[in-house]
Amino acid sequence: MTRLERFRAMLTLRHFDEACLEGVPTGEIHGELHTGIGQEAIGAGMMESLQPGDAVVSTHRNHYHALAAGVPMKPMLAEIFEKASGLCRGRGGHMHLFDAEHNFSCSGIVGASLPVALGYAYSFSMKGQNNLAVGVTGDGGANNGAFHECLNIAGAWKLPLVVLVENNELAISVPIGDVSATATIAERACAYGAWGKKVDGTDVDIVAEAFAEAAHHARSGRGPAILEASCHRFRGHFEGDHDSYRTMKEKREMRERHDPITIARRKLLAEGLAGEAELDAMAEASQREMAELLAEVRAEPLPEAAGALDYLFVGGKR
Ligand SMILES: Cc1ncc(C[n+]2csc(CCOP(=O)(O)OP(=O)(O)O)c2C)c(N)n1
Repeated sequence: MTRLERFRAMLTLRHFDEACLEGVPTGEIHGELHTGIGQEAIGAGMMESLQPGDAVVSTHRNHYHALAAGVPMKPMLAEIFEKASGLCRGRGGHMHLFDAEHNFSCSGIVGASLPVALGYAYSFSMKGQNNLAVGVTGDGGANNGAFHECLNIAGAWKLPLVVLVENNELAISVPIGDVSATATIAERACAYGAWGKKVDGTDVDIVAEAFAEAAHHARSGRGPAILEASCHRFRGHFEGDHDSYRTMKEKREMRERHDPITIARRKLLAEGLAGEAELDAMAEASQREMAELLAEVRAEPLPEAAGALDYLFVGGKR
């Protein structure tokens, strides 16, 4: 991807989550909605190193990873808006996006993304496929036992697993510094014979380079990689979280200093790779396209109530 394409990808991710936000106050989206707003550089940075057949298994904060994995945007937005045309026919919603065609899945159970990613990595290895599996976790999830178990076996069996840690420094309200025995998550790599690196996850170019390195390591049969990307969650843990564990000043400064889109924009301008007008036009086009997509999705029907028992494992129609 070119530098401008990375910028455009971040705009798409931001505008996608902003479109989702519209469905909360209107009651179109039920349950908790976790956005990745502020964390766009990570989703956009991983995109270019993923190849067809690779697997991505994400968390409750999954939209950007799903889009990076190639999950088509319209059925994904339709699923989040609980429509019959959604990826899972409107039955799963935002925390249960599954796309077998793109080897994408996610889980609202913290830490549970990693064993599923490990399974993909084991399968790729057994079949001799040159694919990798990305297991995404937050910093909180990195303290779950599954992190250790998965990295241990991936290290022992040299499996093509990339553990991508989005370190936004908070597990809901718990600061990572209070609950981690190590200063970084990445340095735990030495315990598993893994590649490990912590990078600035607010700079899409840095993430793209580091993710390419991690992917190359895992794909070349040398075992797992831990890529820790530091970032900032701009909104509450979920829509509805009062977010009172951070002051208004802290939150304002975070948005002013650490917005990945602003950071990329400044770099593109400083390096003469684009002009103000071009970047503004890109942002406007992206916003317009997302508004059109949202309007289309909103016009789609909800699932029929009579079909509530369809697609169950037991007693329902397959
Ligand atoms: C096993 C388990 N324990 C607790 C929860 C409740 N929970 C949901 S998200 C979350 C915090 C996750 O923090 P982190 O992994 O850092 O991800 P982030 O939300 O910051 O992206 C918790 C404790 C859960 N979903 N699953």
